[in-house]
Amino acid sequence: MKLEKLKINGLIVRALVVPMRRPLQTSTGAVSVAPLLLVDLKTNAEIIGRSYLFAIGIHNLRPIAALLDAMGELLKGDVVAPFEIEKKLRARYTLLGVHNMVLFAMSAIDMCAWDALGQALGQPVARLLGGEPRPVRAYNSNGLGIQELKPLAKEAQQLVAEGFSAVKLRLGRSTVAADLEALRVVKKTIGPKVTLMVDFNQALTVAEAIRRGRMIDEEGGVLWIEEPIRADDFAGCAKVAREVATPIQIGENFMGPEQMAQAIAAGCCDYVMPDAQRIGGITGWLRAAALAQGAGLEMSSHLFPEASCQLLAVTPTSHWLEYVDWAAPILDEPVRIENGKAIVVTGAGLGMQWNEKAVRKYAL
Ligand code: SMN
Ligand code: MG
Repeated sequence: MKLEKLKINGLIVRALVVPMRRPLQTSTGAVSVAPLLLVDLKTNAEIIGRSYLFAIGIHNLRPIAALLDAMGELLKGDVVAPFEIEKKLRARYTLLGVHNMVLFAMSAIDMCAWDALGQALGQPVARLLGGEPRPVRAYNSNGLGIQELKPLAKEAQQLVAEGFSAVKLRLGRSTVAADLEALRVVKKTIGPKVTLMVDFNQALTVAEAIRRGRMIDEEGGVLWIEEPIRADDFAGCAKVAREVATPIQIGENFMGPEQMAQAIAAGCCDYVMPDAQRIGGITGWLRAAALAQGAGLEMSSHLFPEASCQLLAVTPTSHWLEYVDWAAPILDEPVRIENGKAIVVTGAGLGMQWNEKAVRKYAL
């Protein structure tokens, strides 16, 4: 079919609550189930573009779904052209503010549109973007939350045994000593050959981040320190990055490429890890990848391993894929891990087919 004839007929949005195999306690909140929104973009052809959003909390499902419904109405009859859709939605939402949930909904539609184009051409999205799908190195980010040391060590062992050579530990316990203890237990369990990242989930003040950052410097063996302080405090984060030798990683909370540009200008991090649902989907990711390339910053992904493994394949400074299995129960063919790398499973588009039986089971 001629792509200029492929038009948007509307969106179908479904809310699910999917159980998590390894519930995650972070320093700033628990994630014990995965509240997901499945988004189907219907076209005037047989093709349905698919994406999903992670709503973080069940209470966020309804407002995000309402935004998606409203945007679906605005786009009825439009050509499935992601850049045009972005332009239109940004114009219509500028006065409200293109942030947070608005950006989530825009990102989902963008991913649906790219998926539909990939299906129309019979090609994976990575190839549409000028690249080749290839395995990308991944770390196991399921679990390793704030928990007792014994189960923590056991979990670390299991995560590596699942076929990974890298894992991420959540820090931000009530004392420096408790963080140090957890770090040592995990390091000892996984050994020096397994890469370790740590994530504070924004828990610390600037002074405390410098203190704990230096503790990690002394301890050694940590690839990055993620979100040590509040995500939008770029000046504070720049201070931390200057005082701490271990690379500082941020980005899961960048609200679009514009905010990422501000963070880079502030010199607040050594690595970046945008999230497909906050950066603006595939289109936003492409802009972000160019920013990271220009600044010479390694770029990793946050959540959404299905789309991210294709996106990292076309990212010049591609670093690590964050692997979580939260959507796996509702997918016919979840991302596969081989030799510590994520494999693109798709023939076309983003390659996500809903397992309708599971979808019915977990429907809200
Ligand atoms: C994280 C993100 C979203 C929910 C829970 C935990 C964490 C990560 O910051 O980077 O995985
Ligand atoms: Mg994080």
